[in-house]
Amino acid sequence: LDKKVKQNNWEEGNFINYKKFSENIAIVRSRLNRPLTYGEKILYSHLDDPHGQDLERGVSYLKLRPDRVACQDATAQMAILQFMSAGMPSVANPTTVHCDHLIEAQLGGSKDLARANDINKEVYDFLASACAKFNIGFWKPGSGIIHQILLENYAFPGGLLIGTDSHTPNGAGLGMAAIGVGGADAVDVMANLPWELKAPKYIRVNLTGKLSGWASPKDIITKLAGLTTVKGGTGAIMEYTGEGLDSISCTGMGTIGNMGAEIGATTSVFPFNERMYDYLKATNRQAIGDYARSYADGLKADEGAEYDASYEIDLSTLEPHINGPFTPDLATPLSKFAETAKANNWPTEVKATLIGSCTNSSYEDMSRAAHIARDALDHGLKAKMGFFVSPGSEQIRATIARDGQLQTFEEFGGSVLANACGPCIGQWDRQDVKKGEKNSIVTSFNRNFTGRNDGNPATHCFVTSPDMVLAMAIGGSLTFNPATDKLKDKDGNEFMLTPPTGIEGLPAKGYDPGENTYQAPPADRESVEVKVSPTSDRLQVLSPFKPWDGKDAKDLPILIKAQGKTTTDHISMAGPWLKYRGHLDNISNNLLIGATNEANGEANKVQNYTNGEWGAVPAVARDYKAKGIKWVVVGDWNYGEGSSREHAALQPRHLGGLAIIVRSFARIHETNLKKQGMLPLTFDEPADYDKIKPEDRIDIPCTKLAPGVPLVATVHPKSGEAFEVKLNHTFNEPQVEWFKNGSALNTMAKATKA
Ligand code: MIC
Ligand code: SF4
Repeated sequence: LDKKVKQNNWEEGNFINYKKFSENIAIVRSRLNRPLTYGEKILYSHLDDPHGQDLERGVSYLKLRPDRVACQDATAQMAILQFMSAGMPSVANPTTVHCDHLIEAQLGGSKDLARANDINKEVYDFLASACAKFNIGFWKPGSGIIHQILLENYAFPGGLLIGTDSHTPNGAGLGMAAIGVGGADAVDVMANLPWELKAPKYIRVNLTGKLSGWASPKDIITKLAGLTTVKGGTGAIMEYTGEGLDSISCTGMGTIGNMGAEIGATTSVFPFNERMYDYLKATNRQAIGDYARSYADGLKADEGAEYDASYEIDLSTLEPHINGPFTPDLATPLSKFAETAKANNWPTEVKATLIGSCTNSSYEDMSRAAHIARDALDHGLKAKMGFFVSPGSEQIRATIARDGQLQTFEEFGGSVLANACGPCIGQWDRQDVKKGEKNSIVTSFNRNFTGRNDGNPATHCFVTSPDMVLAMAIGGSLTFNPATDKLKDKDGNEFMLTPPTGIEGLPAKGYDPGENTYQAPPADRESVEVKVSPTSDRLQVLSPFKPWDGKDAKDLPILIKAQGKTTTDHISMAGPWLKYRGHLDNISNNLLIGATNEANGEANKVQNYTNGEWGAVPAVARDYKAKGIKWVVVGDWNYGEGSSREHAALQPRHLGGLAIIVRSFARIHETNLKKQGMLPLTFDEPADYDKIKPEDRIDIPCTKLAPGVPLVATVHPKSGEAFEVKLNHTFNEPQVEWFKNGSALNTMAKATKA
């Protein structure tokens, strides 16, 4: 194992170290004296202190040393602005930045890219120069979506990666533990601090049988989402096992890991197998494949490893699933979908179909989709509605352009968009349907929260495999089932689509790298200047938050009591607001504008208790701030579900919030809140959520904040007796300091000065 195998083909001096991996595992094994899951092996091999670290699942906080950090452009801006305030000359660990989120889908590939380069010039220049300055690899706009680039270039078996995007677990495709985090977590690793993660639990997903017919890897995760719900994976690593794994390609495993974010999982892991080897070889990394083969026993779970829960999925009987609308866990199998759609009054006509995104844009996905499109074309049929393709990377675009799939899509009536997130995150300038008009769209993406793609809350978005998207594009209706229904060809003859089985998952002629879109850090970094204009409306240098005033908080108003699902899209909307991701004050003008106020059932309309007037959430928050009044938010289950964007935590902090009190949190959001000096608190008794009314006031005994001790808050109703509610939290000793100092960053700055 004592070999020097480079982590990737872009960097010198960063190696994979299975020797250290196995040594650390040996230390931990001698302490725990039990078999380990694969997820445990990856995490424990990356412990800062394998001898001394406490290792209780669901309890201990692990201090870890990830191999790499990755950021996408919409989150990198804040991460880098925070890193800059740490005052270091370069990042301490290998880091890359990827430009993918800020490209709007309007006219198609190259035109949209040119427009994005123009509109976002200031931000791209900032990122490019900061990357050059701090020794970060920079992937320019047009290179592709972060998670595809990571799988194609940087992921490796047994590695630990953190990325400032919730779908970072896509790296699972190559047996990596790839974990989504907020920017402040990334900054820790960039600044050489250990990265902290609550020791996860492990949920096993055992796959038997073999995929066949219309079923594809996506259906494993869409089905699982139905079983677990959107919060079922919270605090856990999903660990896949079983003979079924060999019928899933590396990129298919990537898809499953990717969408594991939708069930709240910390990440997903797959043991190293030959499908990963094949992909490594196809992407010019055979040396990594050989090294992993030589250590294959280490890159899987030990016999008899114990799991906290488990699921079984028989791939042989697995049907395609279609999930939605409005939540990714509303899973319906294909055979029941037509009747379910009718029973629920979902608009059955499909108005737009989209494939690609970080979830489903591999060469295999594109080839299967093109096979179905070709089948239709051979019968004289085309897409019945708008059909959009977002290739995952420049390499995939160039390869499908060379091999013909791209031409097939165009012949089929498709528009090929830029290699970017585009419509997946609201960067879709949709013209065919008016705002408010009820309509259905079918995508191969991962999320379908209200308004996510086109900003229209009446759009019913269904997520499924690219194969099913193609079938619906041809059938034109949610009621079409390609497994049982006949279509009519151009001459009126009946035929059935053939399922895309037996399609080559890797390009026979190898990948075509396409245009070079990578900027390596220069040798002379001294002379590089990183500029932020003081008058910019897109970038703003961060000023440190004020430390805690040392007092208990009395009589705080509830800015909003949010009702129902409150995702990060509700807290800090994307789409048109993405352009302010580097400017805290400007983006704060979208604070919670998507959340539903329990008081009136409306979004973005709350009552200002100081004057009784109703106003927009950000405006009322700013008014409280100006008057020196701190406030809280009350929310429901899985608050902060979805994105890793720390803006959802920075903004309430910036506008004077003190605590977010909910039934439960999504993992990344809870950490983001703590890092920014907020108090994320959960009801000990979930029913207490119902007892609190929007107009009540709350006392929070901040002086009592201590690890393991719930805070007892006093609620003062508008009329009636005050009552107490017990609020839990997960602060450990060092995290309490973040609160006291005003943020984790302030704590870091204090430590550096000392
Ligand atoms: C998403 O899919 O919601 C995003 C946009 O990629 C986010 C990141 C962001 O908000 O910048 C995510 O998944 O973390
Ligand atoms: Fe981009 Fe969508 Fe993937 Fe998020 S889920 S990284 S927006 S493609």
